[in-house]
This record gives sequence, C-alpha cells and structure tokens, in this order.
Amino acid sequence: NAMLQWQRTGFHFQPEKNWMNDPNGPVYYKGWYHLFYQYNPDSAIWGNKIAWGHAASRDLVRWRHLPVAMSPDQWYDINGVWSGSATVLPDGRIVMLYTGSTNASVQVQCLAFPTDPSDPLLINWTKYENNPVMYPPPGVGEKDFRDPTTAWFDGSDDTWRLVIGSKDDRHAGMVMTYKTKDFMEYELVHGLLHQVPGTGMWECIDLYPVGGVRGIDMTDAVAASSTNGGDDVLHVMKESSDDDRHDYYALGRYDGAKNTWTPLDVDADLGIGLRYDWGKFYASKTFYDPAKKRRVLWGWVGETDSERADVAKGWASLQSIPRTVVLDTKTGSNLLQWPVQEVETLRTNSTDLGRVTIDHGSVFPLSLHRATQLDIEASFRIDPLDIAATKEADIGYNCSTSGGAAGRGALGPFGLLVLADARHHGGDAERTAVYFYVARGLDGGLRTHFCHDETRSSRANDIVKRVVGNTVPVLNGEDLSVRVLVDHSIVESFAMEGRSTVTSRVYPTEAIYANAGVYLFNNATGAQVTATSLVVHEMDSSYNQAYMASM
Ligand code: DQQ
Repeated sequence: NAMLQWQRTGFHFQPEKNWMNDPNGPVYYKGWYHLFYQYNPDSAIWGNKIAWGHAASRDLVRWRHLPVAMSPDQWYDINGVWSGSATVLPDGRIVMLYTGSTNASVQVQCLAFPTDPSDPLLINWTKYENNPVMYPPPGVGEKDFRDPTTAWFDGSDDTWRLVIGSKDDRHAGMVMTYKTKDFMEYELVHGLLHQVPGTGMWECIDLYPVGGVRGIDMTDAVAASSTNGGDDVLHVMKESSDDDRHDYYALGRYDGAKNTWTPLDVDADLGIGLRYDWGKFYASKTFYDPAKKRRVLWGWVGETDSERADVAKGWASLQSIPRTVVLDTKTGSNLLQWPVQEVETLRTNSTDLGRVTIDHGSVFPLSLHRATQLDIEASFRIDPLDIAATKEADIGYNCSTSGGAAGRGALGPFGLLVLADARHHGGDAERTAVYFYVARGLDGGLRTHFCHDETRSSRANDIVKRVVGNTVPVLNGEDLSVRVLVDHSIVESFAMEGRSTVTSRVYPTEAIYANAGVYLFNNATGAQVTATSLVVHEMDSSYNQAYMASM
C-alpha cells in the first residue's frame, strides 16, 4: 500500500517486508556485526512458522539484508525457530543456541553452527544432528522453557554456563542455570539463579556485567571475580515479562559458586522495578562488541496500529537503535543507554538553534527543512525563581494518568512536539509530545518525570495511543536534557544522558513529508523555561543504495 510507505524508517533496522519480532544472536564476527531476528517470511503478522531473518553491517547502522538463516524444518523446531543467542568460543568459533517449538509444541533448546566459518557473512547455518540438546526439566512446563542466553566460561569447573527463563506453577518468574563442557551435553545446576513471585513467565533473559565506561565480557568478569572476589563489578539481569510485555532490569551481584544473582535493592527487583524503556520495547538482547569494547543493546519495537494496517503495509516491527549500555556511576542505581556513536555518521544538516526562552503557555516553531528523520539534542532549565515561588505539591504526578502534555501544572509539562503539523499548531493538529514535568513535593523536594504523550499523534483511530514514561533521576545543578530520534513512525528518546528511555510508534496522517515539523512548548502555568541548548540534525537514510552496492 503506497499510501502507507512513508511509515517505513530511514535509519532504524527493519526487514524489506513481512513480520519481525525479537532480535536474536547478535554477534561480531570477522569485521561484521550480525543481527538475526524472529521473522515470518510469509506474512506481516506473527505465526507458527517463525524463522531467523538475518542482516549484517560494518557499523551497526548501514545494513545488508541476507537470506533467512534458519527455517522451521525439523521435528524439534517445526513450530518455530524461536529466540536464542550466540557464544563466541576462545578460538573464534560461534555456537548458536535457540529454542525450538517441536511438532508437539514443546519448547526445547537446540544447537547450530555456521556451515562455513570462513564466510564473514555467515550465510549458511547447520543444525546439530543430535538436537535437541535440552528438554524442559521435571516440574517445568513444556511451554515455559525458552530463550537461552549467551554462555560464559567458568574456570572453577571448566564449564560453560548459560541461563534460561521460565515460571513456576505459582506464577513466579524464574531463571535456571545449565552447564556444559561441549555444548552437546548439559547439566541443570542445582537451585534457581533468581525468582520473583507474581511476575509470570520470564522471556529472553539477559545477564551481563557492567562498569561505568567500557563494556565487559561475561567470561572476563567471571575470571576476574575468582581472583579478586569480584565486588567491584555489578551484573545486570533482564527479563521480558510476558504478562505486561515490558523489559525489566535490575542491578545485582552474580555468584557463580552459589548459583545466585541478588539484586542490590529488593524493592527494585526484576518485574517490579526499572525498565529499559517506558514505551514500546520488548524481548531485547545485548552482546559484547570486542571491536569497540562496549556492550550493545537491541530491542524489538512492535507496531501499535492494527493487524489490518500491518497487512496492508506488508510489514510490521522495527528494531530500536542499537544502544550502548553502561552503569550510571553518578547515581549508582541505574543504567545509561545511548545510541551507538556510529548513528552520528548519518547526521547531515545540523541546525544550532542556540538559546531559546519559552514563556509559560507558549509554543515555538523551529524552522527546519525536513523533520521526518531527525536527531535532536535539547537541554532545558526552569527559572530558579519560579521553582522557589512554587507552592504547589503535585508529588502524585504520573505520566500515564495525569493529563499528558495538555495537563498543566506549575513546573510542567514542557519540551518538544515532534512529527507535529508544521502548518498549524493549534486545535487538533497532530503531534507527539516529548516532555518533562517537574513535581514539587510537600517537603519542597523536586521529582522529574519524563514522558511521551501519544494521544494526539494521529487522527487514525485504529491505534493504541497512550501517555508513557516515568520519573528520571536529576542531580543537583543538572539541566534537563534529552536526545530524541525521530524516524517517520518512531520516536525514540533518551532523557538525562540515557537514565530513562521512552520509545513510541506513531502514525500521523497529515504531519508527514514536508508537513512534519518540530515545536518547543511550555505548558507550565508558573514557570519560564529556557532551552539552554538546542541542536537539530537531519538524518540521512542508512539504506543508501550506493553504499549497499559497495559493501
Ligand atoms: N518470542 C519468541 C520466543 C520469545 C518471545 C517467539 C518473546 O522465543 O519468548 O517468537 O517475544
């Protein structure tokens, strides 16, 4: 449907057509980044014939689409080649573990290898002849055993270990550990690595060490902890909650000898605390990039329009921008996620709008050439006198329930309107609001919320439109900063250097092509807000034909 083609993105990863979901087996091999993904080659909706789609890139930004890597063609994966992860062995070989849905829809773990390890594009894959290599253990549901992680080496008993998510019969999400010497025979390690009552099935577990600057490989962290006790390294655990379809993470400590992972803060445990992203983002996975010594996160960003619309378009879903992940050493209590630096190579026209003061109750249009593919960097400051003068206590503020960009308080909302109708900003014109709201507590303390308001993003009515977001830590003296990636039908925001991220899918019907614009807005009743810096970069498309041909 040509009418809907403008919804395709310029620099977010998506297949040429049909359905995509989880990122699978991300890995760096012989100079190429590989991304596999859950793919339905027959349709724009999920089905029981899920295969592994495949693409490769030199820079995580410009991708080359490759043939389907694995299809459901064996009894043990005939109902779907489901999610899995890559492990790079010390000699450079790759082993891939994935979940097969069998002819009886039992979830089993399977092994595959590159058919030709000398091929840097890893086009062909061979499934191990004795698959499956793991069955649901006693007491675990046949349909509650999936998504093996990347394995790491544990020198204490010379085994490789990996974890798999599940739930128990009382609806507690849980993580099991397996060990293996050769990836063919596996042993379930006694006990559970972690478990949280009431959180339901944990899909796509991820477990990895984090530091404040560089990425850390899990095998290296385990080796280091055996020599120095490992107290300086934290381990992130992530689970994708099938109940509410959000990716939850927590910072904690991994103890291989005891087979436990313990959260730093039990009140912010998995499934109840921090999320990677407060919008549309699920079934994510990280990998360690040895070339740039960083940890990179991918997440599946689904559609929020109707299945009917997806079928009409002929495609569904995007991947998030690949994000580097580090520990926020300033707060010590959250991660920082940030678009990989290579994204900046797509910046073309950059407009520095300098300092702009936005009076309360006003909207300010930015003059730009094109506004469908943007990378916006903005910082805001509320006049300190206005903060001091505020008596209002709105500590119960909540992005989702407090009136969005239109609900006015003393110190917010203010921020940006993107994919907004450039012809007129009033009335019912389409726009997606990306904003801060500062709430003042009874004690005078401030609490900053970062939200997306999608409720006015489209005139179409077959779309889920919400206000999403959460509080974000702001330390003394910090401006309120945000980086916003706008790409046709996705708005992906990174607030406060990546302490909080929010991703929205939006489907404007009029604010498209040359009609798309950006505004600053300040809907606070009692605060003057200054954009202390504001730079807008137009973004090139990464699917540049000349570039693809030269790869
Ligand atoms: N998607 C896969 C499963 C996984 C789920 C099936 C998460 O392996 O648990 O497409 O979105």
